[in-house]
Amino acid sequence: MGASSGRALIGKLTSEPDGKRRLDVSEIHRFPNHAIQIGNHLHWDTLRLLHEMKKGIRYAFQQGYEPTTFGIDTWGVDFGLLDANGELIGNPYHYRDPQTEGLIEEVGNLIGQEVLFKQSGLQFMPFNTLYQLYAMKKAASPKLDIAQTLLLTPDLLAYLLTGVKSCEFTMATTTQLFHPETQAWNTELMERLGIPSRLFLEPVHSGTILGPLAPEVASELGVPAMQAVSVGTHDTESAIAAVPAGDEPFAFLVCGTWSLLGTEMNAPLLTPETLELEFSNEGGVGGTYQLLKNIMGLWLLQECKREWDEQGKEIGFPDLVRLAEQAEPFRSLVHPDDPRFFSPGGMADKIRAFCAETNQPIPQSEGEIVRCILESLALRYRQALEQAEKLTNRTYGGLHMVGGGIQNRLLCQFAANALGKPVWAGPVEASAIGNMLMQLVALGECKDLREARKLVAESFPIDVYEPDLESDWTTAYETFIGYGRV
Ligand code: ADP
Ligand code: LRH
Repeated sequence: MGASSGRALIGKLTSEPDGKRRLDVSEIHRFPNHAIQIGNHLHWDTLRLLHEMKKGIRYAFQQGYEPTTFGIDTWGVDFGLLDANGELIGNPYHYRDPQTEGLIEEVGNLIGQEVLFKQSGLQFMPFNTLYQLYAMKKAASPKLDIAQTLLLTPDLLAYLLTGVKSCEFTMATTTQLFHPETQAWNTELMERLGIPSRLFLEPVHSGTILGPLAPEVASELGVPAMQAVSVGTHDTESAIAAVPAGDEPFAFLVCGTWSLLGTEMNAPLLTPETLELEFSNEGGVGGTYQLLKNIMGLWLLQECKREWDEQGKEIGFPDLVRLAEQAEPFRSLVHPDDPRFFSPGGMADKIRAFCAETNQPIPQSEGEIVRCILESLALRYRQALEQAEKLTNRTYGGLHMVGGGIQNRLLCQFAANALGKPVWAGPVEASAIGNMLMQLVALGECKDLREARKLVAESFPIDVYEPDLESDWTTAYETFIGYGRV
């Protein structure tokens, strides 16, 4: 389940005559995912997502597949609350809900930024679960008073299908309430912020079998009671699991609505430099920690497209990329992580305003706007990769890119050009594949993450983008870093 679309995919493990194994993946169902505005709040359409998930399961069996297990992964940080009867209270908030505005500063002043970082390992993002719960507390939300259990989105969806309440580790680490050193919920911090600690379940590790579909769900769908597996339920972590890297340290970019750029570690890096350069330590599958930076990503493009669609222009992503290709290079740049770009709406004008304020030519046409977004993202990738290299004291020979965004070949080429290093792109549906890998681990079909990654490398081709060293990305980079933010 991604922020822009949900999809149901089926995986089949096959053995070749030479004994080599392959994972075959087919798409069963795909549906758009939209934020819904109610009053001043932004929500997920959780019941619609459940409905579409049920369709996905039914279609799989109707098409003749007989899956034995399933797993759900979604974006991080968001949650639903259950009452004492186990019913969902209200509509879960969308992480772009404005209720958390100003709370990074407020909570930082209360607790201290260094303490908060040391006790969570996370970059301060306005949407972190901590700020959402603190906002509800400040608003004296009655929902918080009657809530008995908090379920993070993938755990919530799994609960609605199985009846089993759980909390999976990778999602727990996106809350800012999970302590990376004690590896336990930070109840002291919860108490200081008035967040009820009774809501939180003991995390389980990815690759745990949860239980079968609830009898009423299996009977509603007319399918056997297949088992749910608690996979790497945070989509970013599932995607990183599917990076076809070998044993050497590697750098990755999970490229979807967000761009998550970083490197795999075996422990969190809780240094002052990590805090200063605004990197996160997120719990990964198989005992890994991922040192990464959240970059605003293709959200900028998605929002422009949504606006143009609403104006009746209906230009698809491939055509938008073509228009960008024809537009003048390095005409104007934005800093993708400028906070103004976080909230939905008016994206093209926000981009124009940034360019006006920085005395650059103002992009007018769709092609100019998209070119500005893609070049700016590529330059941001270079900045983030250099920072990751500084933090880990390593250099990376290139960048593995995975996720829906790699269908944008221009962006992959721009990334290679900006980095002056090759980009290895693939697979596209990395979150779904990584999700399946942890099901294979749970079933004993793959021994560990290393073996699972080998399966990805043997099953899915990658596209290699060599940098075009003729083009002048270095001058553009110097201009770009003048636009601020680490
Ligand atoms: P999420 O999981 O966050 O919903 P995805 O990984 O599915 O996101 O990536 C969605 C992004 O992929 C879109 O914002 C779009 O920019 C890009 N994309 C999708 N299809 C194409 C395409 N055919 N050509 C170019 N880019 C595409
Ligand atoms: C990407 C992602 C990212 C989070 C954001 C909320 O889909 O999970 O890792 O920070 O969504």
